[in-house]
This record gives sequence, C-alpha cells and structure tokens, in this order.
Amino acid sequence: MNLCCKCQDNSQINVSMFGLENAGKTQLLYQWCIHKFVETTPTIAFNVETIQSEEVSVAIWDIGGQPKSRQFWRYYLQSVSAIFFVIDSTQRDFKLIQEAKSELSSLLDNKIVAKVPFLILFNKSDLNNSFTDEELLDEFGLSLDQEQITTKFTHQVKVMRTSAFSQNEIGDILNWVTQISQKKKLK
Ligand SMILES: Nc1nc2c(ncn2[C@@H]2O[C@H](COP(=O)(O)OP(=O)(O)OP(=O)(O)O)[C@@H](O)[C@H]2O)c(=O)[nH]1
Ligand SMILES: [Mg+2]
Repeated sequence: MNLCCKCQDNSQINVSMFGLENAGKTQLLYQWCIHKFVETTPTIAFNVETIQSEEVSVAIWDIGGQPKSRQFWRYYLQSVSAIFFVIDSTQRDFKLIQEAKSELSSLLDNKIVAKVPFLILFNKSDLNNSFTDEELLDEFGLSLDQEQITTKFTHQVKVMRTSAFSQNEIGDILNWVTQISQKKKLK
C-alpha cells in the first residue's frame, strides 16, 4: 500500500484523533506521516496531516488532550468518518484510567457521532509494561477482536495495539478506514 502525506484527492475523509494528554497522538501522527519518532510538546490546539492510500485520502486531526483542551473536542466532531481514541497502555494510575474511560464514553454517547465508527488504539505497545490482553478486558472491557461497542449508541469498533516506533499498523488502519468509508458510500 502506497502512503504519502499532504496528497490531495477527491475522496478525502476526515478523522479526529482524541485521547488524554501524553497518550502519544502526535507521535503516532508523525510516525504515520513522516516515518520518524520526533520530539513532541503538548498540543495546544491541533495538528492535521493527510495520508493517502490507493483508495482514499485521510485527513487526520490530532487534537490536544490536556484537561483544559478537552472542552474544544466537540468542535472536531462534525463531518468525521471515524474517531480514533488513543490510550497510553502503560498508564496504570487508577484516576487516569477512569478519566480515559470517561472521556471515551462521553464521545461514544455523543449524538453528533452516533453512527461513527471508533478505532481504539492502545499505544506504547513497544514498552514491556503495556497492558496485557487480560488488563484490556478488566480495565476497559475491551478485547482486540471486538467489533462493536454499545453505550448509548452502538458503534462499529476496532481495537488495536500501536507503537509510535513502528510503521506496522498504519496499513491495517488505512484498510479499516477504507472499508468504513466504502460502507458509508453504499448507504
Ligand atoms: N515508548 C513510546 N513512547 C511514546 C509512544 N508514543 C508517544 N510516546 C511518548 O509519549 C510522550 C507523549 O507523546 P505525545 O505524542 O506528545 O502525546 P499526545 O497524546 O499528543 O499529548 P497531548 O498533545 O498533550 O494531548 C512523548 O514523550 C512521546 O515521545 C510510543 O508508542 N512508545
Ligand atoms: Mg499532541
């Protein structure tokens, strides 16, 4: 699959990427786009990059996740074809796990994105203290083969492990995005 950044295409779709501060959203974005582990600083507003696959051009909006930035998340929910939610899979602080779960639930329950598929990324999987499959289930009620999640609405979901050191997952992510955007067109 060919990838490049900032290519223009008629079939562009928008994806918004949320998650608590320090989850690794910006690092992932730049790994996917420029294939490098760059020095990041906390994102104040957003970064946006476009990744082109053979079928679709995906604009990925990386939104700052610090508590004071989260009030602005709602502005990035309009006209999105998918939501990416990134979780630091090495973060075992009880309060931060509850916070991540609560922010994810609020998005899943938001009627603006009632029909939008979610990609849930457990990031930093290169570190050996990242959550085991059992912990994903115990802490978040999620498994890697999960295909949907029901809170107030029922969403199509994909759950993956990612690492900002690796290019391995972006192919799968783009295949999933292509598949959901084609499904949407058929409706
Ligand atoms: N080992 C490892 N470190 C990572 C990974 N992803 C991000 N980091 C590190 O985690 C820290 C936070 O990464 P960012 O990408 O800035 O986090 P963010 O989610 O964009 O944070 P905000 O912009 O504040 O919302 C940085 O020191 C990154 O280098 C990963 O997959 N593996
Ligand atoms: Mg950031």
